[in-house]
Amino acid sequence: MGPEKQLVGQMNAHGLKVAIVAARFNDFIVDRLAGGAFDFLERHGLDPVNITYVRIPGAFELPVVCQKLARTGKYDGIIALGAVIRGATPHFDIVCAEASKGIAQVMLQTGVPIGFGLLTCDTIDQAIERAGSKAGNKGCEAAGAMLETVRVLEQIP
Ligand code: INI
Repeated sequence: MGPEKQLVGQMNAHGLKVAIVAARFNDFIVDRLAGGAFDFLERHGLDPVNITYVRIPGAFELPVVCQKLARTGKYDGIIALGAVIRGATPHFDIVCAEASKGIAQVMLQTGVPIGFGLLTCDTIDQAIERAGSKAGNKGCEAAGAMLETVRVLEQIP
């Protein structure tokens, strides 16, 4: 026996307005994540004129920019992209923690789904693997998660 009712997010982006926010830090990686996100949205029916692309300095700035975009009420969903790569100091841990916590807070406070496309890697190789090679493209995955969440939320009264 199956569930009485099942809510499934249809993977069709037609008619949505989406913002992609991408950090410039480690741009050789983040540009690939953005490429994956654009490609996903377009393959799922979104006209590129309905995508707003925002570049920001680094992952630490993702929450405040996502917050402002979400509060405009103009976007059905947002995709946050960045790549934090561990260095010799604890800076990595601070940037990762604040960016991820901040993005989650914005999503809960505004109700606007945010695809979490922030790589947090120990090495550059790990980042390359997740930006369109061995381990897929996390920008593309973040776009998919955002789209599915938008479509599921639409069905919850
Ligand atoms: N920002 C990143 O997006 N990735 C990093 O790896 C990174 N590291 O390692 O320092 C990083 N730092 C910058 C930070 O996000 C802010 O832009 C900066 O501190 C200015 O506020």
